[in-house]
Amino acid sequence: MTSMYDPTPADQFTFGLWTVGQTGRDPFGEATRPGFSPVQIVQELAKLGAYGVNLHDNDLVPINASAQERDRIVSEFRQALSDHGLAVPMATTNLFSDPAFKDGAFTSADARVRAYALQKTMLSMDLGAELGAHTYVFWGGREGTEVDASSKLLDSLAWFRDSLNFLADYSASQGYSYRFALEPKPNEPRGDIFFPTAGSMLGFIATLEHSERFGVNPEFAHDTMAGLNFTHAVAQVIDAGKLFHIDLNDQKMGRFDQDLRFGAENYKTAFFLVKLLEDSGYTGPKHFDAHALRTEDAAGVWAFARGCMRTYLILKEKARQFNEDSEIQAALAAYRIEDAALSELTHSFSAEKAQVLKAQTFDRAALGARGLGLEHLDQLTAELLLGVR
Ligand code: GCO
Ligand code: MN
Ligand code: MN
Repeated sequence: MTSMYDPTPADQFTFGLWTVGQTGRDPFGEATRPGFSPVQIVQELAKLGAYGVNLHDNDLVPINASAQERDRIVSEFRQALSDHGLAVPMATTNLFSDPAFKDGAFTSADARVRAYALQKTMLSMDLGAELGAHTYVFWGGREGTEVDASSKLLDSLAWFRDSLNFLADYSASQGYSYRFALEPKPNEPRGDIFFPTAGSMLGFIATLEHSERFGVNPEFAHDTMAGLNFTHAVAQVIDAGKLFHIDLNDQKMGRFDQDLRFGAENYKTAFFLVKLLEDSGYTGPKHFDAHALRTEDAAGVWAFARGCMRTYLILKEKARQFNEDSEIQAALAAYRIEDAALSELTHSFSAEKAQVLKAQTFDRAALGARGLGLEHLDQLTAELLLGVR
């Protein structure tokens, strides 16, 4: 029996090969499950109603594969994608696992590492394009420091900028359709990662040669780890016209990077995030960059994947109810006060309007005394989410 919360490809849900393929290994312990081959992942995700699968170069092709092996693996994978109707909307490069990248890739103080990172990324962009990807993500996992005595902060920013400018030109020279999505994270695995927040990415993007090709790939867990409000970060990215991709998962605040199932922890933030995405008309893929708990076997991995998608769809339905609930809408209408004359005065400057505004009298005491009804509004929201409205 299908329900309205069963995903279909039209919902544009995606998972990374590295997410459902994760074997439960963590810094303290070995794998607890065998994982799946890329072809098995394609089969299973298609059965669950996902739209696509994303990958790092080495999720599919081992770093030391021969050219022949590469071609065989890629053609087998392409066959599975076409057999099961799954897309590869996003590709990215693993610039963090190999020891060569231990002190950064594009921001390494070693020019040879920076050159190798560019070479590896171009090859990975070729692979992504071959698989039909239109979004290319840059997550600078190792781009950071523990030792600022290394004295490379300003140089690192310049090296990173040069690399992205180079790769945007490479993409254009190959005729690829890529838009680039930069993914901020404050720390882990480095002590400090460069560009820790969505806002810092936005500032940096403005300095790139082809800034129109670059946007942000914000991730729920990354802002939450740092105690920030992820929904606010996403709103700023949308406002800048830069939401090119999004990584959904969950996380307890202030902990290590947990990559929990979407909605596993912060129902309310997840709700406002889904509402923001849906109300804003975001039409890109919704990518779950999360993995099943280490306690799980194969069945638990697919329960995890299904859960991410169902929770999103349940919250999407709740957002629709919120927008149609007359009591909630009345509370919102009472909260917001519009004044056409004042808005006309304040929405853009003229010397004359400034004079009129300076002469205006405001009842400061009344403004301060007004109750905003936010307790009532928030309780209505809580009751909606808890299923009693
Ligand atoms: C992390 C990151 C990564 C990236 C991935 C795709 O915390 O490890 O979120 O999962 O998203 O490398 O770029
Ligand atoms: Mn992450
Ligand atoms: Mn991510």
